[in-house]
Amino acid sequence: MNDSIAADRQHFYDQLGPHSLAPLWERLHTLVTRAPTTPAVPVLWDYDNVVRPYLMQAGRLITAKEAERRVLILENPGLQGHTSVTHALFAGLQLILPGEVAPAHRHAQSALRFVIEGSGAYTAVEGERALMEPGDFIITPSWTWHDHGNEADAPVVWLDGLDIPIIRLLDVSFAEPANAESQTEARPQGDSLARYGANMLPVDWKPTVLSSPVFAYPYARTREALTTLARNGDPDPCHGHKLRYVNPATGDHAMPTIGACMQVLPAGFDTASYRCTDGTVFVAVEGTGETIVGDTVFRWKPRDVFVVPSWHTHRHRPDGEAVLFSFSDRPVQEKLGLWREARAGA
Ligand code: 1HN
Repeated sequence: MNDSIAADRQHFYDQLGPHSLAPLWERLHTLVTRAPTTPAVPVLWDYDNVVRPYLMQAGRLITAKEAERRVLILENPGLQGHTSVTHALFAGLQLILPGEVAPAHRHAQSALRFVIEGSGAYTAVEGERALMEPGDFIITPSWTWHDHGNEADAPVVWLDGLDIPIIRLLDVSFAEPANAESQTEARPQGDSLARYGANMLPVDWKPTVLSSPVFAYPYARTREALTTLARNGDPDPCHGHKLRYVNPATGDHAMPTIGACMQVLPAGFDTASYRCTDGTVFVAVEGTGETIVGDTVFRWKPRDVFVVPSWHTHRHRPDGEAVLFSFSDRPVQEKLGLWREARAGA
């Protein structure tokens, strides 16, 4: 193409802009790619040495009440200013100090909590409290009332995972504060787990919403299941021993927009290379090791958080036995018929 054609075209494009018009042919190749491209990049947050000291500093500078939620956003460096950890999801670390309350509210956004540090805080969902222990997985589905409090004597920190970017994409955000700071207790602690989480369901009950009626999944139960799995069979070459958190009423993911898993990687295991279309946030729960994402090597230890963006080939190499928690937008991709994976050699 000669310079004069290029100049003519540019002149034409400049005229289109003010009329809210643009030439698709200049953009098509960045939109319809042969494989996923994402602005998100692989990234790791070192909890003990970097995030925790800043979180504790935040604890001295602002109260949970003032902040409403005292959360440090884990913002993907490829998505600066977007409040996103992957293109579709938000992640943050929330600190609640002894005696503090994070006031009750509800919103269209669905959230998961994964407890990182400290015991004895609670999350109340629709009037039922769940005590939070490290490794517990707790959900606050869309439009459910939720508040948090710390009645113990040490700081409690958890990872918040929300579908903020999905709700933003669709312009469907609604939110409201409750008229009291804390919800009054509607059901005793442990009620939902007994009612819906004992491999049984109330005899005439039918699900009316997409999210799980169980909202707290204690780590002790998850770990016990994984320990038994690891003892009884061979690991999957890509995943080790990996279980998915489910809605016991449907077998689907616990929430419609965010899926979560826990996996055990046996000592000395070197997983086969794997990639999938759901950009994933991992938390190291037990053990140390490394994850190779493309040509980036992340060394992790308990409480570190790292991201494997969409369609990035990765493998895990634990030092000894290790446990990883992870969450992603996989349920959305599955519902839309878009989710794909590729295993090494397949
Ligand atoms: C939220 O409501 C919580 O309820 C945590 O603890 C993190 C991040 C963005 C928007 C709402 C919570 C949040 C959030």
